[in-house]
Amino acid sequence: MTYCMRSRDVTRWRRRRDDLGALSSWRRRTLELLEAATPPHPLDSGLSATIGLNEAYPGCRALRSRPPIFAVDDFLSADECARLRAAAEPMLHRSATAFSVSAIRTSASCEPPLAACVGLLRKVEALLPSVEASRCERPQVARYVRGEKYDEHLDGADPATDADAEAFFFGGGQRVATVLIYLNSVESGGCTRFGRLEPPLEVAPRRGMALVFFPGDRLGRLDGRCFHEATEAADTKWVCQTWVRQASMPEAVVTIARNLSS
Ligand SMILES: O=C(O)CCC(=O)C(=O)O
Repeated sequence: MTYCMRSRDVTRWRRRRDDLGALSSWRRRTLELLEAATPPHPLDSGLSATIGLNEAYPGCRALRSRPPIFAVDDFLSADECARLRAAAEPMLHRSATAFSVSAIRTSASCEPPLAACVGLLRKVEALLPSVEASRCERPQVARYVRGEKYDEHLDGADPATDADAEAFFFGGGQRVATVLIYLNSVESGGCTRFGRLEPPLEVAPRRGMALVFFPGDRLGRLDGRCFHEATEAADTKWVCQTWVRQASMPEAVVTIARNLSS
């Protein structure tokens, strides 16, 4: 399995999948038109449908061009990191992969209250200008203590191999961007490692830094170069993940839009 999803999302999907059949083909057509109208990303002309990133965003630097992988230094302040950790800590439970707990992902995680994520979502919108917050999944926070890790995976779902891909796509489609923010710095261990790149890319957690990459393109095609893992933690490590989908998620539009305007 390459992704994680909450069981209440699956229930919701089963209830509404028939209603949304027509909508999905319409959405696919819209994405195809968008793709045809959009010039290639200057950093990666081979993958023309990657969503755009504002490279003028303060602290933004390219780590790789093929595939495009960016770091944004001080994306969150020390205070913002501390607040997210504090909001998440009482809610942590064993992280899941797809629909169950799995040995490949041994951290603890949760979805902190949306009120704690509003500033973060605004920054994601500024960094990825084509993305409205309604396309963002609810941010998650994960904590790894010594020895915990997340084995190699892609953040999206592959309909050819993942039995639950259709459920995963419900409402928003493929994951097209990952914004992974380190909520603390560590002395050693706990890197994010893209082991299929030549040479492999290993990113060490630095407080406030965001790592941005594109597991799928806007048409939902997965980018196998973006397989990555969280190597075993030595020191306790905290991250916050925000995943961007191809399209707005009907339920999220309401909750997130309300929170952003308050
Ligand atoms: O913690 C990390 O370094 C990576 C996390 C990750 O890959 C994920 O949550 O999908």
